[in-house]
Amino acid sequence: MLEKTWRWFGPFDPIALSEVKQTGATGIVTALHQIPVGEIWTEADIMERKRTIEAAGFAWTVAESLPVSELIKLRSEGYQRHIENYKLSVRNLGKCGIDTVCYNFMPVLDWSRTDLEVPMTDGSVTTKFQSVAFAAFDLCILKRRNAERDYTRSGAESARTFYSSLHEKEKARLQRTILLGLPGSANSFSLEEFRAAISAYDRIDEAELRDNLSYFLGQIVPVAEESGVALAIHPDDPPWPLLGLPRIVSTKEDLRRILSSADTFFNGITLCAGSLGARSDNNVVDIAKSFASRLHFIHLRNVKRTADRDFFESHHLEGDVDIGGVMQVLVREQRRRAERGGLNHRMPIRPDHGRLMPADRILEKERGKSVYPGYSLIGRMKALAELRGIEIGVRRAMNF
Ligand code: DNO
Repeated sequence: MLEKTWRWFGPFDPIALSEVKQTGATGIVTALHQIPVGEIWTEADIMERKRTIEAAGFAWTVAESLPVSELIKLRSEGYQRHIENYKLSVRNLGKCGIDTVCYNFMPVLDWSRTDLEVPMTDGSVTTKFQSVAFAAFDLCILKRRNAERDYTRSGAESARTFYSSLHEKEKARLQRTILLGLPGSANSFSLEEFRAAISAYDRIDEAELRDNLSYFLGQIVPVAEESGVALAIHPDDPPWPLLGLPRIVSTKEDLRRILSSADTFFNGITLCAGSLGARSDNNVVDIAKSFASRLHFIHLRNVKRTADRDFFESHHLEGDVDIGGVMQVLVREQRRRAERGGLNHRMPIRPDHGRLMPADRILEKERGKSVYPGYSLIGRMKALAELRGIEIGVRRAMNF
């Protein structure tokens, strides 16, 4: 079976490991969030977290994320030190038996949404991305220099009309939503800081960012290989440029290019079905099939596209991505790896995001702590149960 994992944010996560126990997950995915981006994850720190996880009856199977600093993405002053630190962190993870590292190469922002609290008719709450709202933020709140260039005239006009239709409270909420550091990202920004972080990329286009990624891989992959640690790049979410910032991990072609820049098992992918699936020209099943031998970690979630570049997160088996089809590819690949021997074939999957259910609200109230958007207990438990069921069904149907 594919390894079932659960993202846990560490001792401050409002959800306890003892609760994760009932979800069917056996592996924990986490990061040392307390260590500033760019600094070293020491063996002692890794071991301490590992012991906590093991004491609760789990294995720590994936580091998500070992974040790549902005200095590295920009290759600006000080990046060499961060690269050396990254190497050490990878070595230390390897020594502690953690063999999979998830990371991303999205400038400034990690995953982005325009609304984190979309009420659905069944009483659950989901997230969505609406291009016109994002453009309204860019043009009317952030007022980014030269932002106009990134929109068509009618696109900019719609964004302004949309903005003026919002109440003050809604405007403030949109701003908070976009500036909020979602889990995975390092920061929550003020508008000023955000402008500065973006303008650091003024001279960096797609080609240059690609160069910086391949430099990074050239440095890190050999170390990963020596340490027995598989690197798994996470695709852009959403998979298109935002705020004039280049995004280079958005399509099948992008992934092919990244894999061929260092052609080894240890340079691989986190297949995030929901991120890739937000684009109608990404066929997630085909992408999974094409790169199956380099998939080291799998985020299973789904999206419903409502217009070009607009989507909301649907229930896991109800969106535009054929999760059953992806599952068939994963099951087949796991069998291939097992037969071949030698390679890691745990193939960790996790339910990436779940709805916020009314019962999750009760839990939040009781604990006086909010769960991170997308990282509810009940919502993700439902998702994982569905994914486990579909895997068993697929295996039966394939006689595996
Ligand atoms: C969102 C996550 C991402 C992911 C990073 C990986 O929920 O999937 O934040 O952890 O992009 O570096």
